[in-house]
Amino acid sequence: MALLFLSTPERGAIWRRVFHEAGEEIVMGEAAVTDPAAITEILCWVPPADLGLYPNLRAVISAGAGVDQMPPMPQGVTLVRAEAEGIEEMVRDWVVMAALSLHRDMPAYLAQAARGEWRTQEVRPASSRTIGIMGMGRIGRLAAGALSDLGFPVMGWSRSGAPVEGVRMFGGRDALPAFLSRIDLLVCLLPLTPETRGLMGRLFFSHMRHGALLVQAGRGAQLQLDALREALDLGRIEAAMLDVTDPEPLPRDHWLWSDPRVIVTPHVGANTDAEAGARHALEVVRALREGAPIPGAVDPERGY
Ligand code: NDP
Ligand code: OXD
Repeated sequence: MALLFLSTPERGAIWRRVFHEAGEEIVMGEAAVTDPAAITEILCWVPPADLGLYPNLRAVISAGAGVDQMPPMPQGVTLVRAEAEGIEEMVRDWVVMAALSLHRDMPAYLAQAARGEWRTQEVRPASSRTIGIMGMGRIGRLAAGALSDLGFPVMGWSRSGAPVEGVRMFGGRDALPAFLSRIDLLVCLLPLTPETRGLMGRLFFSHMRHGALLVQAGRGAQLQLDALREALDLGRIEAAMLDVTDPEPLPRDHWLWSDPRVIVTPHVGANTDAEAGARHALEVVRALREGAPIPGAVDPERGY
């Protein structure tokens, strides 16, 4: 029984050490596989095209928290998202940075700085700007807590609308217009699924308050860029900060790079720490062996 490691050599050196110290088998790269029947787990961002080569495969572990890049799993193979310690806190920090940057007019100041222009924008208290978070899972809840602590009123939208302390929750597609019409700054922390692909489009933006702000840390394909551009031009969206785009990497000459109303970062909300990722994978290996619940197992029906 061994885990097949398919990622960078730098991360591989750390994973090999963690697995050896734990007395677990790890195979570094497909070229090193001598017995495909011995492979029981695979760590990768995208798996090999033919998973059927590994007859005893039980789990595919994503190198990241998102799993939308993964193909459907064969019968009997569990898809597992990275639950490495620290990922959620890193994304929370990026979201707080982005929300504060928009709340305190950074796009306008960056544009002014490029022109050497000294001009103040109106300073609003946090309490006057309601933040709405789409996706109130592991990361959304952390972000909600941090933004509430900064004084922002926070509302949340999720599939179930399950209660979250201190947050007014909205659940399901029917409640989306009511949620969007009540917020001044939208944070997207949704997984990419067939239901969330293309979610933020023209109709979606039409439900939002004029001059709203947008923070996108979920997945690029949730946001229709033509609709965003139109919403920016209409003033419906005043400014946006995006960590994820479609495509990634964003081409050099893409309009998002040069639009002064938009700040783009290159998918850096989180970077899975190699040691923490390896420790999570060890927990997965042991849970599989013991028949215990698998930490980070993705629900195949929901897709997250
Ligand atoms: P979770 O699985 O813990 O939570 C997902 C949340 O989204 C849940 O609240 C869920 O609702 C909600 N949701 C899912 N589908 C829908 C839908 N169709 N309509 C409404 N709500 C929906 O995920 P995490 O918080 O851990 O991560 C969220 C996403 O963040 C990841 O999937 C990934 O895309 C992105 N991410 C981005 C990173 C970056 O670097 N920018 C890094 C890590 C993650 P319910 O509570 O009802 O189940
Ligand atoms: C992601 C990650 O899923 O970076 O975006 O973990």
